[in-house]
Amino acid sequence: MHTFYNPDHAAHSGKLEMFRGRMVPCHEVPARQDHVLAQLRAQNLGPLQTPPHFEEAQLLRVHSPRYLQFLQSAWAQWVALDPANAERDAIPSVWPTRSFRSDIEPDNFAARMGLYSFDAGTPLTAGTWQAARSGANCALAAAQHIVQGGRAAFALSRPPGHHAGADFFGGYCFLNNAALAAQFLRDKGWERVAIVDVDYHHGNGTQAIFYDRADVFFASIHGDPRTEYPFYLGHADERGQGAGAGCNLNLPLPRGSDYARWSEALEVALKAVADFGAQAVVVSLGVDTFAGDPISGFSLQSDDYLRLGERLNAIGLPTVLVFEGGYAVEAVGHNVAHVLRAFA
Ligand code: OKP
Ligand code: ZN
Repeated sequence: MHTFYNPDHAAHSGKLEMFRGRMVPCHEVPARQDHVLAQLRAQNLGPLQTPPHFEEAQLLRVHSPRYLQFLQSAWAQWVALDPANAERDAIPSVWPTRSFRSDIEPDNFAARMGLYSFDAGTPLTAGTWQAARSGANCALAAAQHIVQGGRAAFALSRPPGHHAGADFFGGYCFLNNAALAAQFLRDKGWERVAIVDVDYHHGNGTQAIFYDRADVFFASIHGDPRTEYPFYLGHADERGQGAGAGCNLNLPLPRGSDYARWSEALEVALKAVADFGAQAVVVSLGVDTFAGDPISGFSLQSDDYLRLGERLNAIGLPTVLVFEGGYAVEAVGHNVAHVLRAFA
């Protein structure tokens, strides 16, 4: 498996996230990617490369101009408010919920943070833009690799992406790497692309980006949003709208689900992908479905990731795998390596 890893990922290293009324250390840490890279090297799982630079135009295929403008200038604006801010991350604290306007971009920095986000668990740091931008390059490079005839490629992107929408960040995500890869494939001529999101959390950003489109199918297996983050999207009755009706498939499962139950949902998702007639697949590969994950509720075992890799390979389509969640930091390396090893 050809892997594109993010050389700049450690530039994004949030300090604290809001949890039950206090600030706790971030779960989404640089060591996550370091452990994956170490395992890919140790197990000789194929060529490892840093990605080339892709034009901003490629990001604009998925994200709004004003959101990208905000993201890349946010840190400088944060520090301009108070030089002492250089020592602390920027975290939103006010949001426009129902009945508020989102068409007017406020001048106030905190207000703009809230306009472009949905939680207080996603600190924006000095290196967030640099890291997210290079992470997006990884996803685009992996997509380009299969456009050029490769069977599969892995984007070891960090920070993750699937919670980020066209114009918002949250859930540790800033740029939607999987959506960027899928859109790249569309732009290069693949008519029908499927995204299979196997992260523990529903990929609300990816779903929203493609919800009214018939050319990109989105299937997701995740913790039931009635109890699990991101809570406000990911129910089974969300099937797509307009031209995209029928092109969205959510398979929520209860906390505690094991591989026996989880893999039944996987079969349903893959059947739908086949029925859709996908010509390429993008996998949002989170391994926070692992039993040992500190913030998630499924109980997959390390060997189950071998089954997952085999099953994804058996689809037989050109495949881009994009790293998403997984917070049992050391196990993340082994579990991702299992998927890639079994795929290859
Ligand atoms: C990102 B990805 C409540 C905890 C919320 C957010 C989880 C984001 C997961 N304070 N944590 O899907 O792995
Ligand atoms: Zn997750």
